[in-house]
Amino acid sequence: MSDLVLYTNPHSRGRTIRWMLEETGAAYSARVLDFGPPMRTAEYLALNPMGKVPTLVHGATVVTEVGAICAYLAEAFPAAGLAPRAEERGAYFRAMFFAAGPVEQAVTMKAMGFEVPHDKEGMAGFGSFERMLAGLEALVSKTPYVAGSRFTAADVVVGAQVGWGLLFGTLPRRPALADYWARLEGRPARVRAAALDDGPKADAGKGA
Ligand SMILES: N[C@@H](CCC(=O)N[C@@H](CS)C(=O)NCC(=O)O)C(=O)O
Repeated sequence: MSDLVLYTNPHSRGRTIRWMLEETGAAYSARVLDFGPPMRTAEYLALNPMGKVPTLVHGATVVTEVGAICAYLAEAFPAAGLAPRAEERGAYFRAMFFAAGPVEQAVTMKAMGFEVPHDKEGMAGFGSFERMLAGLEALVSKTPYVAGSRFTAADVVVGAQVGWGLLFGTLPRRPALADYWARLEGRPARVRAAALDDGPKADAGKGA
């Protein structure tokens, strides 16, 4: 039995972690939690005090937050080559934190119908949706992958947001975003992860 457990829901950001797990090739098991009370039990709140998914448990280590889990897994399974090399670290961390902060916040705010008043943009970390979008387009088009010429865990985090945004229309279909997603969409690990989450066996892991 694997000591790597993903708490998730197939209709959640847990999909990003499933993709990341499939990229590592590690054995894991998945525990699907329904939204609502199952995420509010004392047992689960001890793992994730926010009562949200995803949560990753790796032996005695508990990690929450999509970006943190992907960064953790990249380091925990170095043979997969998903952690940054020395020269990629700056771009890698920049992309990870940009995705977890400004992109996430701007997309959520827009989807909920909130708009930052122009004179308050300086106070919002993402500035405005348009300013975040300019940053995101630059991030995904300067190099083939966000940390450089090869795929890393930062592409799982940024890519999942771009793919999700294009699918649900929370991001506009700008050529830079569509081209970047086209480079990632067909990755075998992503396709496998989506099939597991979309199929009847969302509880299934890999070799666990
Ligand atoms: N910042 C968190 C966001 C997690 C999150 O909002 N998860 C949603 C599903 S996508 C959730 O669990 N919602 C259930 C709830 O809040 O009760 C992360 O990156 O993991």
